[in-house]
Amino acid sequence: MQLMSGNEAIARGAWEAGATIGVAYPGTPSTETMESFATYEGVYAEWCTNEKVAVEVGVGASAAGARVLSTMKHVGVNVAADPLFTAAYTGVNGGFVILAADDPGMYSSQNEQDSHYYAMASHIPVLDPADAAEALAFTRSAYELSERFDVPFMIRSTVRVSHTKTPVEVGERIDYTPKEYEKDASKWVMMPAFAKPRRKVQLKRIQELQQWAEECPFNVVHMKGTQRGVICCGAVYQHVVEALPDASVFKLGLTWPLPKAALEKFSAAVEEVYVIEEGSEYLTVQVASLGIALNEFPCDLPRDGELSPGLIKRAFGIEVPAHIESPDDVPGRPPALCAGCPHRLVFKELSRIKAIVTGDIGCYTLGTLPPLSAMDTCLDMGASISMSHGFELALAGREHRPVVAVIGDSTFGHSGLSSLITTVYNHGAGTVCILDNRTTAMTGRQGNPFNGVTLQNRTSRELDLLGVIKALGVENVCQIDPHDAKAVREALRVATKDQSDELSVIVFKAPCVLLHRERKPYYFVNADCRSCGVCTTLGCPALSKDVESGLASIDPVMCIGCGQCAQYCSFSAIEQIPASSAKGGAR
Ligand SMILES: Cc1ncc(C[n+]2csc(CCOP(=O)(O)OP(=O)(O)O)c2C)c(N)n1
Repeated sequence: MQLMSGNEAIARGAWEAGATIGVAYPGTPSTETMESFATYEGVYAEWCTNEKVAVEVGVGASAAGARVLSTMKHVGVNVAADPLFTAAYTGVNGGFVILAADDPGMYSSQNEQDSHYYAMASHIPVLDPADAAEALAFTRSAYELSERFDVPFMIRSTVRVSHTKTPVEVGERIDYTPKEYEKDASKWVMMPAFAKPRRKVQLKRIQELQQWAEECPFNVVHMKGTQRGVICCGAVYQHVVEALPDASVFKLGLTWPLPKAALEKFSAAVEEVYVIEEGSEYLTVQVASLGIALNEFPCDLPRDGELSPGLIKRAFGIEVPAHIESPDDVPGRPPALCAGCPHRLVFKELSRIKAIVTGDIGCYTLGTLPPLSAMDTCLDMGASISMSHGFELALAGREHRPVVAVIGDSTFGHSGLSSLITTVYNHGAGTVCILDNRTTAMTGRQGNPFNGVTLQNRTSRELDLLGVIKALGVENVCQIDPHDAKAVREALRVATKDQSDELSVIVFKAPCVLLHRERKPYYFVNADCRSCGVCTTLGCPALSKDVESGLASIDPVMCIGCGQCAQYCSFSAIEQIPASSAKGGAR
């Protein structure tokens, strides 16, 4: 017995099932799954540039006979949707399992999506584990099922299952012999002549899956009485059992397709039937569409965010003892760019020139928050460059503030590159800032094509970012040290001076502070401080000002000695402590 998170258990299940290939792009809450899979003996695992590429590599490896795991967060499924829908036509050779990790409550996402809809729309069966033990068992079985039904299987988890550790019974790795690849255009070449008959294969498969759903061992009924019956899945099951101990529960492990007859039987056995689900209406609508009459909740059940036992109790008008509710007066702790973050000064300067900043997704999205307040938009990965092109198109011929796109290195590789090609190809203008902090910081410092670090530390090559941009035909390209305030200011001034007819790209290159965790002697505020407050407009968590006097101060424990703030003090009031007097070496 071991304690594992859902993510670790999915990796283990794949390994036990004999999977040898892992392909992914990081994204919370899925990331640790591939990181964990990569540590097992006898597997090859890699980060791909994006989720679409990952699924395509996965389909290739499956066609060639290997068992494959691909993992992504819910919005990653949007990116992967193109190959996903057609992979549900081609089917598989070696079993193919795709993890879609949803984030109800948006702890680390730009939206709340329910991946069930993708499973339903693409006709890919989906399994919903409720804890780590099920995550392992479902994933392990999914490989056999994928081969039996000739279709990829989806494992859908939510943040609560992905990140919660629960006891798991681990097993041995099976001795899986990869299948032979056989050329078969009618299965693998999805052009109309072959896709049409393949669609019929898919429809027949759906019927077979529907029949199998009725006997699927992952759907479990716990009868407690005949009054109240609840249909649910995944982490919500745990909340339901805690909130409604007397309810009978139909716990769905297979959430597409649904077991119609079994659900009808359950509904007939109880007086009232409810579907309880998180941040979605997928299950409610699907169960209702089977002709099952659902009861209204006596009180409201939230349709957004994560559920909790307390919220479920409330929906049934059950009093919730105060001790199980989180107090409302817990102070908020908004995230901030780290002390010493190389992104900070770029935002400080963009904010100073009042640029229209089309942003992207990464640590640097925090440049939106006060006091930097520099970012105007954030939509999806890669959108910064395409949106700035849109701004430029719409603002052409009108007086306007400079338009600047800001994107990270990993996000540029993910999808920014194709956006930049569109802008160059169409003679777009504006300025693109690529914040190359040598890593994919936001999701835990994974490798990417521009730092050349691979998931299993295999030999790789670091793509030449400046070379790639120049090769696209952008002539106005430069590289700047983002810790140098004057250089950042000047580069932005030049780039945004006359944006009407030329596209410029600035690469701000300096490693993320969390990469090497190098601390230099800290800075402190001396007696020359005039309370002007400029240094605190940088939003460094190590810097604060006294509410009454307005005097600035630096927390020596948080300060890592980057010296960004000292460059903004006109009174030389920010000084670095001499290395000799810093306690404990550099401190
Ligand atoms: C389609 C999609 N896939 C994955 C993610 C998760 N994610 C958010 S930001 C990010 C990468 C950030 O790296 P980078 O652009 O280098 O910026 P940094 O965080 O290093 O500043 C990832 C993988 C996402 N939001 N959307």
